[in-house]
Amino acid sequence: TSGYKAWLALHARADEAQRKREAARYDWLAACEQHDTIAAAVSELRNGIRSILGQELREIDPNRIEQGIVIGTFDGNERIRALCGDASEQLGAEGFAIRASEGLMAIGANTPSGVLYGVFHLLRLLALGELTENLSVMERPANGLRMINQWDNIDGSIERGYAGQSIFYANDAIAFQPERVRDYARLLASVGLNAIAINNVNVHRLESGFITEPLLSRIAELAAIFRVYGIRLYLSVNFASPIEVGGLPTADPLAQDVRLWWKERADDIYRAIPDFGGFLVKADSENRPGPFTYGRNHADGANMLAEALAPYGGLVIWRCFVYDCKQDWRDRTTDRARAAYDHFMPLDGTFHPNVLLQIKNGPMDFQVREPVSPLFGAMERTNQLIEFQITQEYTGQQRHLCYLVPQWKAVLDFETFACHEGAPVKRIVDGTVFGRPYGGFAAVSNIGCDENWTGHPLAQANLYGYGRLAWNPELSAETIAAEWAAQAIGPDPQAVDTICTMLLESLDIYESYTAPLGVGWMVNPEHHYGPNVDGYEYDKWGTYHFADRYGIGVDRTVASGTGYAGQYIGDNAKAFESLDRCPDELLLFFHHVPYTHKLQSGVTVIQHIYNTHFDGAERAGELARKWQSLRHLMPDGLYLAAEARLLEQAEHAKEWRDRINTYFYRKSGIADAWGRTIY
Ligand code: BDP
Repeated sequence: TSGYKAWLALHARADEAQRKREAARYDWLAACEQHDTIAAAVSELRNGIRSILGQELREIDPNRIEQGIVIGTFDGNERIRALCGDASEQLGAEGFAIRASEGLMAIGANTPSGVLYGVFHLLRLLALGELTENLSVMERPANGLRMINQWDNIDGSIERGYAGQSIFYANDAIAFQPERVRDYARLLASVGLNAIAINNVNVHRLESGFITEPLLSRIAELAAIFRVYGIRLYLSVNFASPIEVGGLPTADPLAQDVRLWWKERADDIYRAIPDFGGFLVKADSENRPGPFTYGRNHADGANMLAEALAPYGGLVIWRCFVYDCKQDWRDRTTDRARAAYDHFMPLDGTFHPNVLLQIKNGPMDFQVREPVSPLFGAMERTNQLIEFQITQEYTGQQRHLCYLVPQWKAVLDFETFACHEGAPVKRIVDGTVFGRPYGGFAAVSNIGCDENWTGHPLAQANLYGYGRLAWNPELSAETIAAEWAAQAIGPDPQAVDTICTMLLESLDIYESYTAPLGVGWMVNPEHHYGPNVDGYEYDKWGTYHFADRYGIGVDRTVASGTGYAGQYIGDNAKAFESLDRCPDELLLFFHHVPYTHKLQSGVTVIQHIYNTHFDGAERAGELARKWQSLRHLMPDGLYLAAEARLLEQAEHAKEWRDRINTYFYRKSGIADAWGRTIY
């Protein structure tokens, strides 16, 4: 009832007749392979069937089973090969086939991880009441890399974490409860995630030591837990490690002793963790060291690490979140939105084959609304990973409800015009458009040691949805919301319906009462919670709205602004450049306009600000009331945890409304057309 089990709650079947029918069907289980991941799959199945159907599975030899469930790999289980081996070629390394006929349900895959994904798929269908007698399913993930980034620090804090302390570290030590880490691995694997970078991209002194003993052995213990669930462990590394850990005088990527030092570290790491995933690197950004110090570029830096990892099949994931955070707005070239493209586009084609660039979905920093990063589609000869932020840094910090899946879907479906046949972002990052060997998704986790993992119980839907989308970006936001609600909260249709409505409205509501029309920010500096219209306006961080008594917005056109709009391809560049064609929701990201400018919707900018803020605050109040209508269907723990947050959101939304409306009323001197009170 606390929400700890999240979407693996596996609620007992309420309908007794149905339960009996199903229990009669699934009573035997056959799995013959000795493999930790297969054993984990078996244990998930047992646990799931027990929990949903109240039935203990009995084990039997695969060659003798006639009714029940048989699972395994095509190589390791003859019966599986006979029942669905023909699917093998289409499944790749991680896909699975499920075939049911004449009372026998077979789950087959090429690898144990595939089997585990198949088992979780089956349990999802069972939990949703969608497991039919003549099932035939084949799935394989759209993306090779489906990764989670923990921003956890060894002192136990989590950068931008809103659900308590780290489950991996405490008091400057690697400290974890194996059970808790295992349960996290189960949650991640159940939605198909297969990689985790276990420490913050801002690597401080102590975490720099993760790649050497004594800490490396402890990291290896974590890797072993994740390995069982098909998840590879990665480490964020400090570019200056050769100096800070190795005692060398330099970290110059072209220096021979530095290159050798990294190779030796790779040797050590792979001795301790044979399936180590690789390094995640934030360099030359927000005061982190990097190749610039030595007059080298990002390719020099990434390729040096890539060379060290290549003999072991390791990857270097190099972040493109690079900009000068000490540079005020000087001229058109210092627009922060331009920075990633300006830095990385000229390097296209120069990265080693085992380097991936990790690019935030937008050019700024996880705002509620941003255009898509123009690097997607532009770099044809470079592997790319898209980076999302599940943790709600700028979207209410898990105190406000903000279901992010619709935002991610819009990004993934964005047409880049990178080729004639159509090149939406999702086809770029999965590697298909340019035939890239590596690609996929990464996202900053939203979990901590809170009992329900995410603080706000409904924020679990974001982690769930991220995994589901990484596996299959074609799933709709509605389907994902409904799946999550039915599995996590329970299958009651009224609850599922109401929660889905709440989730699906929440992003629009949050956007309505915060920064308008794509302009972003307007939050308190540093912690980034709550309204502060000019919080960053006269600051060095490069995030401005340029509001004065005449108008607002950032001119990023080629004609008169920073030229950022010109980083897009073809019609995207034209549309963003044009005041008439620029989508309303991004208008102030691309254009500086008078308050009286008429949007395509027909209302003026100032009236739009008033309307959305009154409306958003109102609807935030309704969210809380919708939740309260479910009181009788909810266990206390879960209900109260969410209610408290929804009530806080409702109050806080009013504060946002009043601050923003008042600010713009005073700046513009234009009253609300409907005469509503603005303080
Ligand atoms: C920003 C966060 C900061 C992170 C940075 C990053 O405010 O804490 O270190 O992104 O992604 O959103 O590196």
